[in-house]
Amino acid sequence: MRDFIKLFLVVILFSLHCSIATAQNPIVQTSYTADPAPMVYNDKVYLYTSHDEDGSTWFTMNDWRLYTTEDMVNWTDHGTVLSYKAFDWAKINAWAPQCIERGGKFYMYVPVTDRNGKNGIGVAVSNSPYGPFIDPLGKPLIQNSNADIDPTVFIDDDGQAYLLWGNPVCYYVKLNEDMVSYKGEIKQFPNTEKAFGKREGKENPRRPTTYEEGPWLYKRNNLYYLLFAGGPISEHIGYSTSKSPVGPWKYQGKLMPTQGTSFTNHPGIIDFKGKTYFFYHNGALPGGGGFTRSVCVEEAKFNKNGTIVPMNMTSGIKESLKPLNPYVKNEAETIAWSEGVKSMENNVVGNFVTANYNNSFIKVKTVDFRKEGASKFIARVGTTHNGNVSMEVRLDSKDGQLIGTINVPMTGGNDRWALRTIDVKEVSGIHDLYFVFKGKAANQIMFFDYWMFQKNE
Ligand code: FUB
Repeated sequence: MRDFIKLFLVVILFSLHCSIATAQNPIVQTSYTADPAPMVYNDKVYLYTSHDEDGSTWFTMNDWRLYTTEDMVNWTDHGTVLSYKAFDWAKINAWAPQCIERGGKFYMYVPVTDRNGKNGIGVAVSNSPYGPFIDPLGKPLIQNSNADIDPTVFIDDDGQAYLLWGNPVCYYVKLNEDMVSYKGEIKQFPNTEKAFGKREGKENPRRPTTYEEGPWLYKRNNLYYLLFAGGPISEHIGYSTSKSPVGPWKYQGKLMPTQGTSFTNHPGIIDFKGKTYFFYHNGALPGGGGFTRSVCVEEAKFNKNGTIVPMNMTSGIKESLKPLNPYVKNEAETIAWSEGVKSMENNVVGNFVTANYNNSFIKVKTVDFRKEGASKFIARVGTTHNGNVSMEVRLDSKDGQLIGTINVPMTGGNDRWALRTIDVKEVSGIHDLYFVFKGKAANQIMFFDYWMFQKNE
């Protein structure tokens, strides 16, 4: 019996190790992120998120961040692209955003609370998906009621744009072509059981249906989908469908049950390279919970009648859509998985990462060394510690083949950097690449900005 228990424990520990080693969710490990708003533009996914400050015990949220990917497994951190401070009239609460492109300009719709404590939805505009975003109005685009949170924006095939938002009911309005003004009246979707399903649990006259917040409007094969965070709390994700972007809606049930350790959830869905991806958040990172959330993604599948196959939170997308090129400059903050690493930014190098303890690491997935083979490795690094700080370059696992080690010189701060080139054991084929950080200091053992390999001569 004791042997059986031992074997059982070994199997459990091994599968836990394997699932941690292969985890891709949450897709950002270097900050707490929530309220995913993915956008596809020119063969790239731009994922805008809200941002829970470290150690939050309430919705302490000041800015919106951007992550991009071309392969759905390696995500590049672009840091903060907009703060509530860009809106002169706003005071706090940088909550769930969404960004959309029209005519080469990018429009970011965000909920914030103004200086009088009233909620409102602002819009900020940029010539680039990376920002800077500017408030062209100097006032909220929408200030209709205190339900004004969680905007979702959608442009239909005929060019008409719609803005939807709201908690505990869902409002909508048609946007003008300029995307920063609207036409007609603000309307509310009838909050009926037919549209949004019967709420379980205690009766709540303010919230008669499962609709809670976080709407996301999406179209596929001429069917419109309204995804939303459903109640009662802890939230699940539900959805409804219609032949029109403004209803009437038919409730289709739960898409994702209440799971994870966050009492909110928030949907976002996109089509990318022939597949459909569903984004949400949970509290799965170390230190995570209802106010320290993390964005995740799953591939979504559809039934023949257009309904979406319900899904669970999983350890994420396993296969890269496109191998990564190691012979160009790659940002250190392009990451498939990391542990003990935080993202930072400054005016000297932009975004970079800080390794916070001995053996913390970054994994970059599906790196393609096939064509030429690599023999040299270059990285921009720095540390405030004198001696015994290094970065190991390994293949396929944190303890995999060591191909080279960079000894990190004391540069004195993250505003001072050193470029280091080392010889590495020859590499060919496709590998996951691991950067393992070594140092005795209690925190911030080193900084890392970018890397690349050089081909064999
Ligand atoms: O992130 C703050 C709020 O929590 C969002 O606006 C809601 O959708 C919920 O996720």
